[in-house]
Amino acid sequence: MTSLDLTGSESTEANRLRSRVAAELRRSRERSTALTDAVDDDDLVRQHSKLMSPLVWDLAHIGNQEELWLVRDVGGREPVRSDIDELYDAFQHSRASRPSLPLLKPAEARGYVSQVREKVLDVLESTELSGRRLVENAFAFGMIVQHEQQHAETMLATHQLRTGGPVLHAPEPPPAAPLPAREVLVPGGPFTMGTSTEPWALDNEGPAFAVDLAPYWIDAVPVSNGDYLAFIDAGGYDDQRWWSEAGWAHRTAASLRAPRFWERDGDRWLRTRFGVVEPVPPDEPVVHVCFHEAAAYARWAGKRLPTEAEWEKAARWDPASGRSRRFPWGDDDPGPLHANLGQRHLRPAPVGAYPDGESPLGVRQLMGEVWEWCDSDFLPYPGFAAFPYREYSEVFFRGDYKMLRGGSFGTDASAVRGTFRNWDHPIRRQIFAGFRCARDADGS
Ligand code: AVJ
Ligand code: FE
Repeated sequence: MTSLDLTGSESTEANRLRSRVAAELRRSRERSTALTDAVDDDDLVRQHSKLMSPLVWDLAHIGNQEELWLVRDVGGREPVRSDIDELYDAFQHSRASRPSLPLLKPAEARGYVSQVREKVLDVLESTELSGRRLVENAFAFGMIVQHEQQHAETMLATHQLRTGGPVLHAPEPPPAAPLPAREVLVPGGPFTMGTSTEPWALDNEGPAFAVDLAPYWIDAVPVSNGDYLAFIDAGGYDDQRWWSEAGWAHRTAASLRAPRFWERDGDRWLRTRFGVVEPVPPDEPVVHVCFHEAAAYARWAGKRLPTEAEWEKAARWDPASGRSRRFPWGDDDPGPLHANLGQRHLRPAPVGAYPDGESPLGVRQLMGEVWEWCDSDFLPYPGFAAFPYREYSEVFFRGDYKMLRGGSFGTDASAVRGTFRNWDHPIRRQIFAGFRCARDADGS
């Protein structure tokens, strides 16, 4: 072996990484394009909800983040458009105020993101993917892929909020498979939470550390619409006993009486899903409930929400080896038999689906389907260090945020892991969030 061969094999590996990055960039852009091409220009610039940006803002913001990190920082190139940074800085303007900004028009936004992407593909070819931490393992590229996919999920939530007929289409998810048990016992003891090795993990996912938990039971599947209906029918929304103080105050102020997008029709419930009005399917995980509704249901059921650590141990801990896996099924990236991810379907699959995706202990549908509310605040792990920018995670610590884990049917596989941490205000319902319950193993 000469040193020339060694150089050759190193560059082969770098080129393999470059191809993977290029494919992921392409996949994320195909999704953003599909989500924005599905509606007309008027729809793109309109605000469908005060909670959301106009779709055209998300599109240009995706391009602007890509320009800031990959064209200017990693590539060291001249700006494509330095005059619009401020418009697309999420911290400068609230979502509610974005429609009144002098935003790029739909055609300009499309042209802008294409122009940025062209430069980025050139930067990718000419950048050595080692040396600087930002480019080690193509991290900055992975971060930008995830950023685009996160905004694609946000755009999907905007689609769910818009009125009018269906414009998105996807095949039905797979059916349920037999489920051996509704609850699973997780033995007490330590497990490794978080990661110090996952190359594209975002800053708040690390460093890895040991957490010692008491034994607990956790539901093998998310709470279904049918389960949740029993809570509604039992008067759960009108019984203050099940609600926290903040939860009851919000339930009263917001007049909550069912998940968002549900409406009563005589003696049944209908829901609107991406422009389709249909009877609520009882066997599907409940979605569009806030943290307070999830916590109230759990208390009514004689249970509680899992903590974030309990969720992650159920999802990652392998009792045979004692180590924590990347995903419930193992270390392989998510495939179509593992989990309902990536907007492959426009709804969660029935509870009990995806038996190939279950954890070693038999907990199912932890990844995909619905984000799962956990009873934990968004806080840094011990030894947290912001990277590469404070505004991804650090500025949100100690705010009024609750944790969400596992991803939804609208989350791309590249943007979620067993360690991935998502957060939102406990009153939010427009996100694709549901929950599962847990309880102490000592019976309390
Ligand atoms: C991690 C989903 C809470 O959408 O607010 C997007 C991700 N950060 N652009 C969000 C994000 C910057 C973030 N969440
Ligand atoms: Fe963003």
